[in-house]
Amino acid sequence: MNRTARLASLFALACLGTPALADTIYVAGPDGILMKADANTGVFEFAGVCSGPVSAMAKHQGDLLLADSNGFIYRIDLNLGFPTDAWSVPSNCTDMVMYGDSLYISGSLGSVLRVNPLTKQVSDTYYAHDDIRALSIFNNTIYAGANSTAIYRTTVGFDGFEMFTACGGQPRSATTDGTDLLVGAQQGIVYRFDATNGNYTATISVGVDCSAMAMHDGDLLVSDSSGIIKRFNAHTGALKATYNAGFRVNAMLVVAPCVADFNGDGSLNSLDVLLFLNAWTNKHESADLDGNGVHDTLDVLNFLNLYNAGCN
Ligand SMILES: [Ca+2]
Ligand SMILES: [Ca+2]
Repeated sequence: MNRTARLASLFALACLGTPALADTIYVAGPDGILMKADANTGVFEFAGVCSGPVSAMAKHQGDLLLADSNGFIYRIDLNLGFPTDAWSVPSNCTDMVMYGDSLYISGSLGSVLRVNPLTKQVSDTYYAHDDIRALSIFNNTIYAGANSTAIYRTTVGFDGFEMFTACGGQPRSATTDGTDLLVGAQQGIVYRFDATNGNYTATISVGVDCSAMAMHDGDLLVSDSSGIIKRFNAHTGALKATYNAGFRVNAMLVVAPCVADFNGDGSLNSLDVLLFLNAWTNKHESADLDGNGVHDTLDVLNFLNLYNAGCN
């Protein structure tokens, strides 16, 4: 291809390649189907398939990791929509969280595994000796909610789970707003705990069995195993929207778009920089990264910073 043709094709790609800037909700369940929705509209569509019944979900380097209750982890390429790798871990998988570079997997036999998702090696095992159903990790602390209603915690890197607090219901999912621990109970209530002392700071009656939870834009998304997903104001507990995934949901994850992957093909390379600069030169709204209506050098600097930071 000569230079003119190459430039022409880049321009054509730039016109076609409007980046998907909305956050995406992914859900999966016992039939192994992966569905996705624009997080602002909640209209679900098919996103992929995995061969096992999905019980938990996490994201690693542009791929989704889906876990099943038999202890298999599937790596799903989001562009292809099917697994590119699968391996087993020595536990069933009731919940799964990425924290730093490690994947943490809880099991009903009482352990939390720390796994390197690249080498697939288990580097640590944390024993709570209870049927763990829900996991959340923040501020270097692992919180594990058990079916017994006990919630345990330990420091990352230290096998020393201790009783943290008692939940009013049986934990099925957990998340955090960065400050508090939120635990969803099968009985239809989300409990908000002070992450320091374990005291309740709020309870939200959600009317669904909390099969999975996620935060989005300060809102709490709570799913029911029937497929209903409700969006609440995480502080007031006000219901803001209801979505329907159309099938049983066991796992849910909100994924932010990678702005630096400008053509959205899942890989970062010089084409993304060229396409961004082209869109910026042509004052396309996709290149006004701070959305202030002006295409200036700040937008370029922002893009290059995002590009250098990479996509996780
Ligand atoms: Ca790209
Ligand atoms: Ca701008």
